[in-house]
Order: sequence, then structure tokens, then C-alpha cells
Amino acid sequence: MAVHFHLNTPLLDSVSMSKRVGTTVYLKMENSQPSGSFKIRGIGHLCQQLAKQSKGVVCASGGNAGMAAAYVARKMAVSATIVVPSSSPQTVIQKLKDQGAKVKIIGKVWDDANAEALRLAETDGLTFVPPFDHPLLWQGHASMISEVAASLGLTAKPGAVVVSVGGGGLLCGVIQGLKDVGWTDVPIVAMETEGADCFNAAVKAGRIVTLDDITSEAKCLGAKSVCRQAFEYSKCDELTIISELVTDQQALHAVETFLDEERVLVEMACGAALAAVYSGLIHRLQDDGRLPLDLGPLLVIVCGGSSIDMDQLTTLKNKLRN
Ligand code: PLV
Repeated sequence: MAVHFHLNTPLLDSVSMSKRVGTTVYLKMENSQPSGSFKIRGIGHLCQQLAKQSKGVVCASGGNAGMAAAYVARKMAVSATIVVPSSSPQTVIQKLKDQGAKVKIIGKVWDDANAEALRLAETDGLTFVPPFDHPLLWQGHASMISEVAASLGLTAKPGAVVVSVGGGGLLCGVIQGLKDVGWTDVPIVAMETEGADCFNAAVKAGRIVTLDDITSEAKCLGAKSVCRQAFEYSKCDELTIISELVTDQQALHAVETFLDEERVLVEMACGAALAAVYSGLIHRLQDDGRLPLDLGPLLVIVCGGSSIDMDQLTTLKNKLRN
């Protein structure tokens, strides 16, 4: 029997968010996964398939994919090497070490760290664990939507789903999940921050583009280019994917409001999705006719993230408010 590393997470009905949006808002609380984010679903599934006989796994990560890989490797009793960019907070590096992982700090952004991880996979014969670009990851992530369908009942279809987009693995997984349960007509609001907007840039350009730099503080959204599958989905007639951006200030405001109202601390990458509600974006999309006025329940994927604590929150506030 297949072992699962992830949990069936709570699906909360948020009174304060529902009041703001004017329809029921359901929160899929992926922050409560072991390792702190949804990443455990895909990475757990991928490692089960690819890393059983492995000498060890290597993963380049903005933090959370690395946390998931380190957790899974520990459970599978294989070694983990996690390559992170210098933008990763010290607390994340410490948490990775606490999971028993070897940590290497390489380059300024995730793409630099990934080049090193690919090199290590080659030279040291390690199993490469990609953070967002692999069908096994998407298949693993898809389980979050089947859980939602099981909780809501197949007939209580959401009116829209809100997700954050980094390299696009979560988006591909959510789409896979929507396909699995027959909900492909549900519009998806794909959220990024300005300065970590590789999906939006690709949608606008009509081709995959490579950003010059990651200037957003949402470092876990900081892939310079989106995976091909996410881009292909954006062109697919069967799906409605609305790509939207928020500022870092809006993402941070969302993190703070979520902490106040729901008593849960998530990182900026997740704040981008929450900002769809708190910044009034959902209302604007309704006013523009891009989402229906009589919107059904809004499903927000609370993707979570470990790169946050009270110190980091204060640092972000100081950086972004000056
Ligand atoms: N973070 C990846 C990629 O970073 C990582 O290495 O951890 N929300 C959170 C909390 C995340 O950590 C991530 C991805 C996302 C959302 C976006 O998911 P994606 O990359 O599958 O679109 C550079």
C-alpha cells in the first residue's frame, strides 16, 4: 500500500472573508501540512515513485519544496541535500538542518540554486527533486482538490479557485485535481506578486519568458520562468485562468490581516493568494465581468510556507513600509 506523507487538511469556512467577498469563502489549510506547505503532497508522491532505492535526494528550493523534500527523505531514511539561494531567511536554513538535511547556499535567486542542484544530481548520483516542474508533483498536489470535492460533495462546486503561482506546479496540480473531479469549468484566479510574475509575463507575451531578476519579497514565488505545462494550460480553451498581480505591500497586508482574523501566520507567497480577497480583486473581477456577479463559493488554497516568523514579519514591514 502506498504511504502518504501528507495530511487531509481542514477546509474552513471563513466568516470574515465570506463577509468581504459576499459569497462563502472556503480555505484549504495547506499551511497545516507537515513541512508547512502543500509541497509535501507532490514531493511525497514523487519521492515514493523515484527515490526508494536512492543514494539521496537533492532539491533546489526557495524554502518550502526543500522543507518537504527534507521531511520526506528523513521519513524514507535517505539523505537530503537542499540548495537554497542567499535570499532564504536564516530560520529556513536552520529548519532544514533540523530536518536532517545538508544545506548549500548558492546564488541570488532560485534559478541559480537549481543549476547547482542539477549539477549535484549528475556528479553525485542523487535523485533530483524538482520543486514545481514534474507530472508526479502535479498528481500529488491534485489530491487537495479531491479532498475538497469529498468535503463539499461533488455537486457543491466552487465558483472559483484562488492559487498562488511560483513556477506553476501548484497551478498544474490544482488543474489536474479539477480534471479528476470533473470541475474544469471552475475559473482559476492565478496570483503572483509584481517582481515575481513569470506566469503573468508569459501570458502577456504569448510565450515563456525569463525574468531579468526577482524583485519581490515573495521569494517562494521567485522562479524566473514558469513551467511549460502551466503556460500550455493558460492557452487551453477548456480552462479559464485569470492571471493577476498584487504588490508586495498588498501581499504583506494580506498576511497581516489573515493573522489578525484567522490567527494563522503564512508567508508572502501565500499572501499573494489571500490578497485576492483582501485587496478587493475578486469584486473588481466581478465588476469587469470576468467572474460572475452571483459567484458560487470561493475556494482559496492557503498554500502556507515556513519562511515566516515574527522577526521576519517585522523585517518585511520595515522593508515595505519605508
Ligand atoms: N515555492 C517553491 C519555489 O520557489 C519552493 O522551492 O519552495 N506557495 C508557497 C508557500 C510556495 O513555497 C510556493 C513555491 C508556491 C506557493 C508556488 O508554487 P509553485 O512554484 O508550484 O507555483 C521558487
